[in-house]
Amino acid sequence: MGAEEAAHLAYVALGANLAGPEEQVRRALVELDQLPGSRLLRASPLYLTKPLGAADQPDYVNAVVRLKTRLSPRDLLLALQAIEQAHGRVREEGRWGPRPLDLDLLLYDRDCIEEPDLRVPHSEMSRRAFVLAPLADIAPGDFIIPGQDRCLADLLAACPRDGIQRLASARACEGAFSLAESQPA
Ligand code: ROI
Repeated sequence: MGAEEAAHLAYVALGANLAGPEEQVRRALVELDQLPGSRLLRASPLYLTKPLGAADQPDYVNAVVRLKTRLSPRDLLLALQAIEQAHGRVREEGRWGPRPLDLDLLLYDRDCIEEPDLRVPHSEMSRRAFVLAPLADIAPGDFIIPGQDRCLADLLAACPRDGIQRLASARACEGAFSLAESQPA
């Protein structure tokens, strides 16, 4: 990591439902850890989730990670998009369609960013169990998402959780590389 820029904490959601989704997510974890000026601090277990949106698409594999990064939000977004493209993502797939890999910037420190193509906190995250459940695995239950009046545990309790389950092999991703944080959040 370069010394000149301060380090920031970012949370990124991963989702995949094409072309070997579990492998797509595991590879992306390594690639996130290798981003310039960045280190993967924690990775949630992997979840198998029913699709939100068009029902005639495969189930998703979802996870959330905490990343230490010296990249700006904009540079991090561009880096996430480059990883998606390297996984064969075509943006024209449509907003609710299947994809080999989706990387969403959920949170960046406690910043609130409102730009047409960059919204932090991610605008849908507080209503999606497939984001909140893995986030709750790696963030404290009393964690407050900026702009929300309820803590993470309460948001998750209010979300329907049917259709999401932890993968039996969920923890195996941590064998792929050493996470910088091994203690619970
Ligand atoms: N549904 C699930 N279960 N998981 C996702 O990551 C996901 N991503 C999407 C849409 C199409 C909204 N549905 C999803 O972009």
